[in-house]
Amino acid sequence: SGADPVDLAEAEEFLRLFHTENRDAGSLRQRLDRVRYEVETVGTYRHTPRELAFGAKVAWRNSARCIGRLYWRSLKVRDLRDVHGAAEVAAHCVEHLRMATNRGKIRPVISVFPPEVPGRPAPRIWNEQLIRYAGYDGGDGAVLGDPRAARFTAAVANAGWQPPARRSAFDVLPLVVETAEEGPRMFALPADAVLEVPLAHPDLPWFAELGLRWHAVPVISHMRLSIGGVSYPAAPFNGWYMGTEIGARNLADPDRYDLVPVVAERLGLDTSREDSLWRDRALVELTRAVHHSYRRAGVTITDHHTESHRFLTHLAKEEAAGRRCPVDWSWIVPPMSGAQTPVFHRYYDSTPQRPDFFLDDDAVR
Ligand code: HEM
Ligand code: NRG
Repeated sequence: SGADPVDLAEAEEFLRLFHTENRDAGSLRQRLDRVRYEVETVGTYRHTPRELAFGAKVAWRNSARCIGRLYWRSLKVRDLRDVHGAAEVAAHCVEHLRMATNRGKIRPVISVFPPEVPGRPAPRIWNEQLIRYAGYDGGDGAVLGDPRAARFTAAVANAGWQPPARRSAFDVLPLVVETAEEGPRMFALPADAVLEVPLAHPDLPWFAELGLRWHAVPVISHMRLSIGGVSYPAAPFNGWYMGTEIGARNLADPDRYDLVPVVAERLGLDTSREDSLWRDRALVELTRAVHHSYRRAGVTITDHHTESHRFLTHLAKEEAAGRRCPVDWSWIVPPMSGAQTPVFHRYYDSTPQRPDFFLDDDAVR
């Protein structure tokens, strides 16, 4: 199969944007003529390396759910459009992890693999992030590890993945790369490409005994990058974590690691009544432990107060540049202490802009 022909109007809109923001990019008219010709003859067109880099950065700039957009210009774009084999895609994902991790001083990176074009399906990555922890379903409703990964874990186990002899709550899943020629193939990530942070608390000695950890870098790998009508289904990208993502969501959500009751118990809080606010207090200590541990390990991380201020700076800059900036309030407001951050107290323009990242729903997760 492959893709439908490129929508010329979308291609034109993107090329106009590129030339508006890049005055040194040469003749718009010539480029438009060329792209029209390519689309009319083969149903798609090839972005220049500069168009690709600009398109990826602007897709980040337009990500309505992302609070980290102030630094959108600093994204490092890897042009991997000619990498087709599953093993090569997997090897470049590992290389992405090493570049992005940078021994803890995390760099925002995107790796752009081949686009979907008529007659040639693109490689796809099944994982929702390059690094995720397995969730082993005991069948009785209890899951060891990350329940969010239970379906994916079952799928790779079914395809022959061997979990470690001693399963833990933090076993890194293999990569699954699918190509039309080879079908889905699995690749274990080398341990030295996966930086992790053991979690301890600045003033609760027992916290370390919980044996918790998290990976240093979030690399989202299941979103489609869409630039000027061209779709890049495999384009994993990363920045760094905001502490609440780990402490107030991944480790805390009832359908994730569900550790709030465990921490509250160890804190000796009164969990028999909601108005002791034991949930809120446990959440704060979990998130403090995340910040303390990443900082101690020399791994880049940000907090929701700092990032909320930066985000409003970003909005002001976008406004000054005369651009619309789509914002989804429900994702931008952090999952704890929302009204203590300035992003809570206002309304936003939520009209989507392109280029952007999209979620496909046909992957196993
Ligand atoms: C979502 C922070 C870099 C694109 C988010 C979220 C946070 C965040 C807190 C919400 C996540 C959630 O609630 O699950 C940051 C920080 C970055 C960063 C601190 C540091 C540099 C990036 C980069 C890109 C990006 C480099 C793309 C090139 C997105 C997208 C979403 C998102 C598309 C929505 C994900 C979804 O729909 O599931 N970001 N981000 N972010 N971010 Fe960023
Ligand atoms: N909440 C998810 C990650 C979503 C994106 N967050 C970022 N993106 N910080 C989690 O794993 O907790 N980023 O590109 O840095």
